[in-house]
Amino acid sequence: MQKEKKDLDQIAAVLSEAKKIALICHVTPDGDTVGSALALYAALKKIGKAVDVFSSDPIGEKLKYLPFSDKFNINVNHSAIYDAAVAVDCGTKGRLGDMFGIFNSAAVKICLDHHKDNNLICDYSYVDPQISSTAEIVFLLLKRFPDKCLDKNVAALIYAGIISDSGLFSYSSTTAQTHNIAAELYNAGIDASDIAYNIYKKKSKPAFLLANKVLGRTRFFFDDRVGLAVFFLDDFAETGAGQDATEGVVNAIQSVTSVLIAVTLTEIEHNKFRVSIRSKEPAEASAVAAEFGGGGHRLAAGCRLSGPVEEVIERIVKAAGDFLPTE
Ligand SMILES: [Mn+2]
Repeated sequence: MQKEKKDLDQIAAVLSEAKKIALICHVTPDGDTVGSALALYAALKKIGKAVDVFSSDPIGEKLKYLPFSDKFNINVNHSAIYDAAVAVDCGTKGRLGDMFGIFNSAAVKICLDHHKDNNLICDYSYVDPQISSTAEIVFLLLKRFPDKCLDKNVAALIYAGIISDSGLFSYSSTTAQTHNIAAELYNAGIDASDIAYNIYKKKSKPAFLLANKVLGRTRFFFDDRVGLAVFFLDDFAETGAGQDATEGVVNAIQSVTSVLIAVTLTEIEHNKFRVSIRSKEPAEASAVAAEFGGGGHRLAAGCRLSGPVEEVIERIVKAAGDFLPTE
């Protein structure tokens, strides 16, 4: 614990020294990486830093609700060299996507993360796989900065990150500390229910239609202990929903009482699938994902698979079956 405190002290010191800072989100950015990076952006701007925020992929419609969401730079071809670069919520080189070069060319490389498969090589890193979200780490880091850094916007961004990754404080990674931090964010003046609606609950009509369509085709295996549904390219075309509209559907499958492992396949190109996996204890989503070179958290993980859909389903269902608990 003591060492971890020291790590955050060192990271705060490095960022305080740096003049030009790059913040890098992971590919297909979610609420945690975006909330965390933009919170850091806003806080570091307050103390006079030149800060750029990068992401390989554009941010989804929903996250455009967040303050400073227009600050994202998805252009790889820029030549600035940074005093410090922070990989935010990214555990591996691959998660930095096209932005790895910007990260790697910085004078000091820093990582703030909570993925247990983190293996990113950095000068300073704070990685806590037990913590709810990277946003929670960002809060702990910003406590080392002047009070003015934690204004209402920064608090809102941290709150957005925490609720995204904790499932509105419902996942097992949620702790007393998570709630204590939330209380401090309330005190900073956030409108928590507005953030929860806009970041977590609301769905566009196309996203709603897409979810219903896909959930209606959910298939169950192994005595209903594994549930799986597929988003086909045609589903996106027919409903008009974007790829980010898949969010939450795997959790809906997981909410079925008997289901221990829930899986969604999202066809990103013909016969190429992004796989999202959620599990309930003692089943380990990350173990299933690791079978196919993926990773993530113990109960929420992902990987990629290619091939004809029925073959892909067979492979992932078999792997899920292998990791079901044996009574
Ligand atoms: Mn995260």
